Amino acid sequence: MPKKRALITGITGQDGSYLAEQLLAEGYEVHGLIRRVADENPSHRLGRIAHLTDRITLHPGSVEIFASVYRIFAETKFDECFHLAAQSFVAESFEDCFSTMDINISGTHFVLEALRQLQPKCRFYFAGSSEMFGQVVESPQSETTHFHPRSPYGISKVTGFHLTRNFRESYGMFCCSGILFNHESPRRGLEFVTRKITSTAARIKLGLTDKLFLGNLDARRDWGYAAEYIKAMHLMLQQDVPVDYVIATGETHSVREFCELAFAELDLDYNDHVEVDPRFYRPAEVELLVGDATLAREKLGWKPQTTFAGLVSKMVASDMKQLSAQTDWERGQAVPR
Ligand code: NDP
Ligand code: GDR
Repeated sequence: MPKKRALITGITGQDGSYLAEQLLAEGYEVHGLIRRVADENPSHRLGRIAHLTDRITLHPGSVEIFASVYRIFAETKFDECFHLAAQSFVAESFEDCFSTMDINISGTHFVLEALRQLQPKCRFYFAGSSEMFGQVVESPQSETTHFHPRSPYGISKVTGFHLTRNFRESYGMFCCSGILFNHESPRRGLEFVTRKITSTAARIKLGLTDKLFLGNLDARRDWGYAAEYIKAMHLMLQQDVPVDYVIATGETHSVREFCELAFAELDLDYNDHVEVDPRFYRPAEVELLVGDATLAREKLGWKPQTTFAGLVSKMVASDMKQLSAQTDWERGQAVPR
């Protein structure tokens, strides 16, 4: 059997990096779309995929430019396309709504349209989000729950979801969306609340700072482990028919609980260090999310393995290790010779 060839947009992100590893392990030829930016220092730009660069093919491109996306599909034929590229930070979507819409909506539309024109047999995955449920009308949320997005990001993902469905229904293409609830890991961006907590708790433990400023501590999320969630994306494209699936743990915890556990891992009390700063409140908040992944369990055989406490522990340990190595190195540099 010839190797399957897959394109991952957003390959430099948290999920893209885990997915690239997974597809390589499955014997795929892996390609990624990466955008050009001013800082081309590979250790910054490609940090999450640095260990893979000699085994993958990277295509420079920008998802907001149709010609750029079209060129990639005109040059190389793919069996599967995982469209993960997005402006993915909800808070930023309030600050820069138009860029978020451009990247997340037009970006998705352009990938779908280029595929329709050039490679209609290529299977397509869209990175949908629990943020589409927003102000939830029922709990837990499943594939049949009504959407009520509460941010420009959420609106952009609802539009991407409907575009994906419409290409499936109108043109018979194998297009599906995963509706993934929050998933985290040591590779999570530092701006997201989980990594902000674990990295700052580690800095506090090492005496590098004393306070952690957060917004709404009572928001509740269904947090899973990213390295497990990307397996569900792959499974969705291996089915006989394209179907949209919720991927979640089914448990919900507050930001406060996350703080409590993370600080306790380091023998610290979060009450001594966490302060609420209104700057981190959002104009409209999503208060509660908890997913029902029954369909994924039954049809894909997918279920989460890592517990909430296990996830927190993994992230704290990784940040402690990383920061300790860095500070040891800095101390070494400071030794007078
Ligand atoms: P990240 O923010 O870690 O990664 C986003 C990726 O998109 C990066 O590779 C980034 O590249 C790329 N990107 C952003 N803008 C552009 C652009 N204009 N052109 C090309 N590439 C671009 O996100 P995650 O890995 O966490 O998430 C992956 C996808 O899943 C996203 O679509 C996100 O919205 C969605 N999602 C994530 C969830 C989560 O909990 N993690 C839950 C539900 C959905 P660069 O390195 O250049 O910035
Ligand atoms: P979210 O993740 O918005 O759910 O989107 P994030 O970690 O940013 O926020 C989770 C909750 O924590 C509250 N919060 C704070 N958040 C941040 N970032 N910083 C803070 O200081 C802070 N204080 C409290 C937020 O208000 C929120 O309620 C993530 C992204 O990965 C999306 O791309 C993805 O689609 C969804 O998860 C599912």
